[in-house]
Amino acid sequence: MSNRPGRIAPYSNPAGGWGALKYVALNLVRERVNAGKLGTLLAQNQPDGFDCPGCAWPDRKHTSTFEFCENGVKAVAAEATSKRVTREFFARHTVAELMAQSDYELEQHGRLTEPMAYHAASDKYVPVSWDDAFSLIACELHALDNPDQAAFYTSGRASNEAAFLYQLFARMFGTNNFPDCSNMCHEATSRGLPHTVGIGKGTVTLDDFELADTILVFGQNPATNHPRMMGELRECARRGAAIVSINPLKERGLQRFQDPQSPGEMLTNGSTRISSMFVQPRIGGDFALIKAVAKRVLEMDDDAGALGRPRVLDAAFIAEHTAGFPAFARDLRAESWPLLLEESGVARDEVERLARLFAGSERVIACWGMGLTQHKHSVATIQMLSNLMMMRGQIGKPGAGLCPVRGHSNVQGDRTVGIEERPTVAFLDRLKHVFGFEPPRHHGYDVVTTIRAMLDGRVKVFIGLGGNFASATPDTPLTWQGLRQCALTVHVTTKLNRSHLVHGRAALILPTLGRTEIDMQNGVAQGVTVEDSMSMVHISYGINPPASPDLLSEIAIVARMAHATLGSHRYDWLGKAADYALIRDDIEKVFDDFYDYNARVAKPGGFHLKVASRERQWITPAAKAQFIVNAIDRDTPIHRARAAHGQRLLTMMTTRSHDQYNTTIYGLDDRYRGVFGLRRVVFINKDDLAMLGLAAGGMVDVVSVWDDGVQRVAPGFLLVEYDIPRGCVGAYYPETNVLVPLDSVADGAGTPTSKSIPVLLQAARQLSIAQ
Ligand SMILES: Nc1nc2c(c(=O)[nH]1)N[C@H]1C(S)=C(S)[C@@H](COP(=O)(O)OP(=O)(O)OC[C@H]3O[C@@H](n4cnc5c(=O)[nH]c(N)nc54)[C@H](O)[C@@H]3O)O[C@H]1N2
Ligand SMILES: Nc1nc2c(c(=O)[nH]1)N[C@H]1C(S)=C(S)[C@@H](COP(=O)(O)OP(=O)(O)OC[C@H]3O[C@@H](n4cnc5c(=O)[nH]c(N)nc54)[C@H](O)[C@@H]3O)O[C@H]1N2
Ligand SMILES: [Mo]
Repeated sequence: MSNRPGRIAPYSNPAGGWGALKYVALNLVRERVNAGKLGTLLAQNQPDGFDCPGCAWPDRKHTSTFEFCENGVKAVAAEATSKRVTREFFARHTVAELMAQSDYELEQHGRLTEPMAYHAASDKYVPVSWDDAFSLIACELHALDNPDQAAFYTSGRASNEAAFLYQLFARMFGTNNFPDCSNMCHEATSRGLPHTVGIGKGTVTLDDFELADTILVFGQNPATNHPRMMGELRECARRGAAIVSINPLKERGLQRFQDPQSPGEMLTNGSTRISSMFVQPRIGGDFALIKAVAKRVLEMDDDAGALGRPRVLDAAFIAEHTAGFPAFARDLRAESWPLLLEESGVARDEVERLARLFAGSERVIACWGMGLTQHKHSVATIQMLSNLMMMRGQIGKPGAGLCPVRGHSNVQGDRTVGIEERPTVAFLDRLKHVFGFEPPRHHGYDVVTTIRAMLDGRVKVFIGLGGNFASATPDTPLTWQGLRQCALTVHVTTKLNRSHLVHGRAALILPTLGRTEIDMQNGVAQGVTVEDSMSMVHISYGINPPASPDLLSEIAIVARMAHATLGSHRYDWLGKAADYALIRDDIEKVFDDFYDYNARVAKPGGFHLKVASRERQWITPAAKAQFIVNAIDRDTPIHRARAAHGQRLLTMMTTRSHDQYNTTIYGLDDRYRGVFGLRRVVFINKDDLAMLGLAAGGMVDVVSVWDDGVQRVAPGFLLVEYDIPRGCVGAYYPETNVLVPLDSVADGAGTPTSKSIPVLLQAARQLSIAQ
């Protein structure tokens, strides 16, 4: 906990630059990173080093020189910390005592060092041998009435090899229950895009950024969450490309950026203007905004036709590559302008500017992050964006395309190799053919349905390969009740977190190697492979000694868990875990696109996995890119709540501060947004403050509005006046997850709607700043 009082002070410097370097140094001190490990930072994203565990943004430098970013350093320092959680630590603290600590405090204790099992009589974790831990898992799994009573969660840091073994284990055991962090993240992308362009992945690579003349950045805060993207945006801005930020907030990093890698900019304290245009839709207004731009582009094309000018639409692309355009165009023409403007919260002349820029650009890249994916109508929004891009043939040509920017460094790869609760028949057939077993055919649970199933007693064993399920998920009290009803909860993990403390009747903490650490098997250093946001697959070798001699790799843990549960007559779990190249051979047998996997990944920079849509091959039923018609949904929980509460009803987004990695809280500052030393803040428009009779600096409780009779309150937040559209407020996650109703999910994706929570603010009962 911070002993500094909280402070609100707008940040006027550019993002990056000296501010970032200062924080890098502070982090290394805080984590007490040994001088010998400083070399770790230099090995990040090097050809023979490790893949940065920070984010999924790709890296040119996998082939050459040094590149790192402030938040990558934080992620690495958090893993390379010299602080340790030992058996003595657990002997000193009951679980109840640890529960009283904040996420920030839990993170500060350092790396876990040996396997621990929960001991109910003392309410403490006690040491357990690896063998006993695996026997306990096998025993609890065998005690289930059916395999679907187990859920196998994955967080997106797991390597391809670990994830592949994990899904094989769970499917041989008999279930497709694969909740994963992606269900809370880019699920709407993965579900929405296949219907339009045939595959749920982005179509661009870094090289396309060199050619694009316009880059649209929807709902993303790259200076914090993908800082290496800033280098790319800076280059684009400097060569004159237009960058448009579409975001209710004018994020600092999208205004000005000082590149820590540029000696010139650093020495002169200069910076580069990033965005040439800011569009500030209301929260959740992107669907209407994109549809409005599409409608305008269509009108421009009509005008051009009438005047005998060149077409605005790419008629050749539409004719050759797409289906469904006539119905789409009919729907656009019939759409009401007042409705589009009202729902988007964007003025007509702004729509006009954006439409003109889009229509006048030869090569457009559309990027998006959580600002588009965590709403009720996220799937429709992403499909509308795809429609818009297709109107001008902006998919599958150099310098243009779709660019969903993923979060966890291997979240895309995990899905590619089979972490999927709704597997295709073709994939299951292949598993059957290659490994000679009948995989379960019925679909499994995602994150939200797993929580429901725990609450109903349908899931009794929860195993987490990384992550922090208890904090990352919605409706915190319900989720915790579900976890606590489990017979067994198991976490494969590097650091202590809330999920270890909100446990089942039996519980295990299984500490594992991080990606920065040397992974020796049979005397040979092993590499693991990951796929970045642009489908580049590369190999990663740790360079630090393990944090403790008692750690096992994730792969070893999964293999030994599988061996203890299923034996090795069908699959040689332990043999494969002794040489990861053998696992890659098996991945290659299942997925054709991984041909020559070991050879291709050994080359500097790795290889690009084929993305058919990038090559204008459309894996859809019609073998065409499909225009999809979607109407504006005016019957959302937000609309209904507003009808009941009028203007007092606000839409809340929950985002990341600059000092956190999802549920891992490194520090208490969000310096680009001017918040220092505290996290319980609500960003609000000054007119809304006045309307509500509240003042900046006052304290409120946040109450969410839902129709199930459950009271959801997050108490004690400081009001911060901010440039955010009226009717919208912002706060940080995970503190606000108590406000997200479990039933509030994206249509067609099941993603918790953590960027659009209907809330009311009430003067706080408690008047001090709580951490
Ligand atoms: N340092 C650091 N790096 C990270 C992470 C981290 O926590 N810390 N997390 C990783 C993960 S898993 C992920 S998924 C990514 C997340 O990276 P981002 O996608 O950047 O995630 P957020 O911070 O949640 O929010 C993104 C932006 O969405 C905007 N927004 C909110 N609602 C709307 C809306 O309705 N419309 C529009 N257009 N914008 C909106 C917010 O103002 C904010 O700027 O980052 C990854 N990288
Ligand atoms: N309200 C709200 N909720 C959200 C979001 C939001 O924007 N708003 N964002 C959602 C998103 S995008 C995501 S991706 C999820 C994140 O959900 P998760 O992926 O479950 O959460 P993380 O906080 O990334 O997990 C951190 C933990 O992972 C473990 N860990 C770290 N490195 C390793 C490793 O190398 N191996 C293993 N085995 N374990 C490791 C550590 O114990 C650490 O405590 O949260 C989601 N929840
Ligand atoms: Mo994410």
